[in-house]
Formats: sequence, C-alpha cells, structure tokens
Amino acid sequence: VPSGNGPEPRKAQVLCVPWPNPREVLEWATAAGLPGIPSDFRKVPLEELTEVVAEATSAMIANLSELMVLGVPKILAAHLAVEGTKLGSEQSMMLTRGVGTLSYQQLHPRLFDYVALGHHHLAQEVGLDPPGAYAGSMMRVDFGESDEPKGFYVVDIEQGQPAETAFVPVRSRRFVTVDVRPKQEDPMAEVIAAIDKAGVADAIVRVIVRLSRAKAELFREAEVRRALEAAHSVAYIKREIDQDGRSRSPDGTRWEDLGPIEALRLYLRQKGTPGARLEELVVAAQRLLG
Ligand SMILES: [Mn+2]
Repeated sequence: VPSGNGPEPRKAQVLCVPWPNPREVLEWATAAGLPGIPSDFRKVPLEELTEVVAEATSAMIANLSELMVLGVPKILAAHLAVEGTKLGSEQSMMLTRGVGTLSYQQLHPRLFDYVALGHHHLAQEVGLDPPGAYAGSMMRVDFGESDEPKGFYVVDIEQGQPAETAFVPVRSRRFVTVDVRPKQEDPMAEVIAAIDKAGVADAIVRVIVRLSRAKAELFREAEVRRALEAAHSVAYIKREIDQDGRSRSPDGTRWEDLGPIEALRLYLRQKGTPGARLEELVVAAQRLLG
C-alpha cells in the first residue's frame, strides 16, 4: 500500500490475517502439505483443534511473509487472541485457549517491523522487539469498559530502525454508573445529588438505587429521568430493594462462595426442577464448562 504524502511516495507491506476459520486454515495447510494435519478435523477434540489451527495459522504467516520484499516496511495485521493478553481492564489474563488463540511467538513477530493486533477491546502492548499491540476499540461498548483508556496507535517505521509507537487517546463516550444507597427517609435528594456528582452529560448511564422497603415507597423514577436529561442515553434505572436473606442461599452459604455447578443445583432446586431433569441439566452444564 502507498504510504505518506511527502515528496518521495513510500510504501508499506501489510500481511492481513483474519480470525481463523478452522476449516479454511486446515484445508490450506493440507494443500500446502503441512505435516500433522488430521484428515477429518471435525472429529478432533477442541483443545487439540486449537493447537492444530494455531500451528497451521503460524505456518501460513511464515509462508506468506516470504512474498514480502526487502526494503519496504513489513506489517502484520492480525485478528487473533494472543496468549497471555488481557480481555479487559477488570478481567484477568487469557488462560483458556480456543480457536484463534496463538502464542506471540507463533506470529513470527521478528519477520515484521510492527504487529498490529485486533480482537480485544482493551488497548495493550504485546511485544517490544518489534513492537506489537492491540489498539483496542475506540468506542466503549459496555459498562465493563468504563475505565479503559480508548484511542489508537501511531506507528513510525523507518527502514532499518526499530518502529516507534505512540498511543493517542480519543474522547470516547463515557459509561457512567450511579450506585447509591440513600440514608435519609426520603431518598430522592441523595439520588439526585449522586447523579449530579457523577456528571452524566453525554454519557451512557445506569442508575442503581439500593433501598429499604419503606424508602422504596418514596422513590420517584420520573424525577430521576429528569435529572438524567443531559445523558446521551439511559441504560436502566434499577431499584434494588433490601430483602433479608436474599444474599445467602437457604443453607446459609454466601452465593459468591458457590462454584457454578453448586449454584446451578441450588437454583434448579429452588425452581422446583424435577430430580432427573436437574441431573440432566447439571451434566449439560458440566460439559459446557469443560
Ligand atoms: Mn474479534
């Protein structure tokens, strides 16, 4: 692709890797005579398929990179989940692997001047030599991304020198959560004050008001809506009414201490699900959870 508007027009080479479709990648790998490709990959268990697809994608990158010429900057642009990267600011590192997951080394970063990654919404640097990064999304898409800086990378590549990267923040629409537990008997003044303090102008807003039963009677949603007029949009206004015992399961265990299967059992039992059906659902859930 042509690059730059100066007196000497320049060029860059970009190798683009879309999110791997296992069938397409493995058909390519078979045609290319790559060793270790199962003939009927539909029968391969997911964990093995992940690795086979990763290996084949890696080989494909190395193979295609041979088409690149010397003396023109080389960029890898890949839609992939790189092992050890972060999904979001509140989530931990990627530990589970699925199709589309590769280690950074499997991208052969040293064949390129810059590795531009896409998939995660959180901007993050992945490699240093050569630099590689997820620019992340420029727009926030949900409340989980409230605190993530949003922007893009400007990358300067001068042939024969390490590429220089700079993250340029953009003003992405804010996601604002107003979470308030009013203490006064009439809760409205505190709710409105909390909204004013949060600064909701042009933001996507959700309001959670935690109330006792008595205070809930005095809650007036129309007033909250009026206080949110400057917001870009209101996701929801939720009244959480305190109910004793709701935060604990019947046997006194705290919900958050339960594992997913235990929590499912409890939920199904409370719903009155018949025993045989309950066991069936638990088995199905266990399969889903791996
Ligand atoms: Mn993606």
